[in-house]
Amino acid sequence: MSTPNSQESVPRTGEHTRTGLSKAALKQDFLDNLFYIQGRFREVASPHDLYMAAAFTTRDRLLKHWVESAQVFKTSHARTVCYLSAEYLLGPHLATNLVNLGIMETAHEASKELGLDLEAILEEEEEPGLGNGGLGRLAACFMESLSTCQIPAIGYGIRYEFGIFDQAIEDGWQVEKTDNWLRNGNPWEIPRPRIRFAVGYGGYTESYRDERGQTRRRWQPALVINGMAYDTPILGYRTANANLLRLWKAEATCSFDFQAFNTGDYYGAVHASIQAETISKVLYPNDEPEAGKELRLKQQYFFVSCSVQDMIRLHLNTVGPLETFAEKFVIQLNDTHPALAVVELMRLLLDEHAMSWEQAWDITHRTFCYTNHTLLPEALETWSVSLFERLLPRHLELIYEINRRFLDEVRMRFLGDEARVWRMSLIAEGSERRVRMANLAVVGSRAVNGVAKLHSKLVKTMLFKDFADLWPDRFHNVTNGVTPRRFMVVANPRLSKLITRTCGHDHWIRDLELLRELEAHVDDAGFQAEWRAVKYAAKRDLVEWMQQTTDIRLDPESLFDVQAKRFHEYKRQHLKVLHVIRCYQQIKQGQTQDLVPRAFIFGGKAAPGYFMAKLMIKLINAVGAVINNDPQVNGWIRVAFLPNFNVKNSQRLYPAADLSEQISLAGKEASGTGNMKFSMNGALTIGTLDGANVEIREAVGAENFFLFGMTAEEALQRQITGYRPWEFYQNDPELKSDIDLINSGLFSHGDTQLFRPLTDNLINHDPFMVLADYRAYLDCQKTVSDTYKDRERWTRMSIFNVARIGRFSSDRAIREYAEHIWKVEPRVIDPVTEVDS
Ligand code: 4GP
Repeated sequence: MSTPNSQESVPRTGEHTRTGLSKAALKQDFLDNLFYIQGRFREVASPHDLYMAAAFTTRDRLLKHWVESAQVFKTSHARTVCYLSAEYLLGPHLATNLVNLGIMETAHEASKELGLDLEAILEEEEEPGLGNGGLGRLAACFMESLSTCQIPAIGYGIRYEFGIFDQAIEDGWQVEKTDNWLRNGNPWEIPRPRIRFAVGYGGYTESYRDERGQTRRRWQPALVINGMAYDTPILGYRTANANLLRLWKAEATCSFDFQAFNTGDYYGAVHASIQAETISKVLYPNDEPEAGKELRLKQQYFFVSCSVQDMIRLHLNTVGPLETFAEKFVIQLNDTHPALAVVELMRLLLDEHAMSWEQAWDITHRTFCYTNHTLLPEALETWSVSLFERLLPRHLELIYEINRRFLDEVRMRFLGDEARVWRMSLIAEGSERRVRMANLAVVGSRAVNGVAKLHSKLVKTMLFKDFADLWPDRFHNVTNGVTPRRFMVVANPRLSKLITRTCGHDHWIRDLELLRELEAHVDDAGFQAEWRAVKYAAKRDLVEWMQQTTDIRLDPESLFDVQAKRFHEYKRQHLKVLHVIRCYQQIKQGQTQDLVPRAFIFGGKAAPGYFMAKLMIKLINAVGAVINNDPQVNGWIRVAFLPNFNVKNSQRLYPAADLSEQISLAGKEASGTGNMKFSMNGALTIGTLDGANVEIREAVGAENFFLFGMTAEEALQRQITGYRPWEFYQNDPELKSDIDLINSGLFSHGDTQLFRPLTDNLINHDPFMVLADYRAYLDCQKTVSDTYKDRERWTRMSIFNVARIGRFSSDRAIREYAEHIWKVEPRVIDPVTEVDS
């Protein structure tokens, strides 16, 4: 049987095929899909039917590129990046796919002619929330940029049945609701029942003699489950390259036990299936202790095992012997969650493919790279040795052997330095011995990187200093980036159109540095007025949406001061609240000379088990309830909490923000990516010298950035010399009065205890030095207000922010990874398609 070539197997683009890009083809295909897939006609279709038909119509067009890309990658043996991530916070697919296909305008027109509203259809999409926050969203941006930069890639992860919880606010508290995102079907994925791998757990290991009489080790697991692939195409912006996101769903090897059924054990008959399916059931919220989370370790092993087995299958099918595995694949570990892949590849090469240790290690070590995303010690994963022994006994043996060889190298290099050996070991000794996943990831990888310059420096000089002493060349920096397709073109069409009109082209969308051309217009009063009008329109949209969803009325004339991100003490949402309370007190005392009217807008989820973070949410809502109901201050300030901050809602927020709050304690935020998204949409940043803020400030110019607070070095020094937050509390009357006001019960119906855990912690411990930065922050906010009063100056600063933000495109980040870390080349599938003007 001959294999069809790409000309035969991929439908040609044309007016009457399912892949045509004209308005007529879109309309026809939409109606066909509504009829043949949804089984509906126009008059009786629900909004969801319309969305599904639109999604399938778009997917048909993606598939053409996707199948073509797969064929080219396969036949050309292209070097491929495998991105391993436990999280992908993808956001809605439809709008970005329409933009990337170049048919957003055409789709609008086609909808109109069919009597439909494309905006309403886009609203129908439920986003796959398969991630917690920054790390998961970065993975999603990177997948899109990999395709845009035409780099062959596969993203591997878990198809969680329940993603990140939906957040509701009840009586000011966060309430978690299950995210049943698959309830109405997922038109973007293609199930691959033939791509299934067995994954073992538990059991024992044993020695045996192979057919050549050699002694070998093998694993006899007690439980075996299957992982089945679900594929989602990820198209690049106006390229024909579409990469693959392959997510694994856990299943029982046999879903129904007839033996049990026949003996009358109805429940037992499906027990195995339930047990197996639990593994891909739910995404774990981060910021919670790992202890006892056996299921999470099972999840991690589940997805890396399926993924590595899949790579080996692909390699054997397309390239040949596994000796060249590291030439074909580079595996990027997105944090330590997939670090077990190092051990799994070793196991497969040694136990299943009979390689020698030296050869297997050489291949493994040349294949892996690892990105660190956090310095917070509590976020560095470790697993108890006893859990490992029980779940993954063969892997533990291999970890011991990797460690033995590695520590010999350390001993040889640093004679007599046993303290160093102890620190670097893959096993932490103590009352309970634990496997250090970060050390495993560093030892198993040929490249390790942080996600912003400052972070990478701290990774090298503090977190992994011992490793950097041993292997200085292993450490790199790649500053994060975000995709301008989603966060500018889709989120902020008005701004995008203004930029395109002003520059006279839309090439900036794929080459974000071209935004520099806006600088030529910065003093043009007409352009400035248009710039302000765009911002104002976005603010009005947000006001309307907030009123519908929260009943809070905001004034679009006021300064929109936004802090939206996960809730964590290091991000210091409580510092922002102290500022809100200060403004409130000033207005009550009639001291309004330093103020401008502001809307304080917060958004973000707290991990369900993170008490302090949840209390911060309650405090914001409690302060908001008092302020918003006090007519004496309402001409000046309002407070709004935007519930359920997810990708979809974030797209409403970024375009409307005037001020972006990036106020973490310096040295704690690895990079941040929200900081980039706000700035890309013309918000000015108030921030510390933390994470990528440092580089954003360098790029947009110090004069266009509101800087305050201690540096990472100063914060560290203060910690070393003894930080006494109560002195700040005692010595700064305003700070004292703000904290005391919280404790007075004003915001808690007289309950003077409710917020004590938060305020006591600030006064007595304050691990993230809120009180030390309070005064500098307030002074800086005064500068913000003064600047905002000068609308022209503010507008110029806003334009400079956008014009100079180009380097924070994820395309740039991906090119740096490709060139410096992965050593992969773009593989162009087809000439760029130009459709929309
Ligand atoms: C986040 C970091 O906190 C954030 O600074 C960074 O921008 C982002 O990763 C992407 O690199 N970390 C996480 C996490 O989301 O779960 O550790």
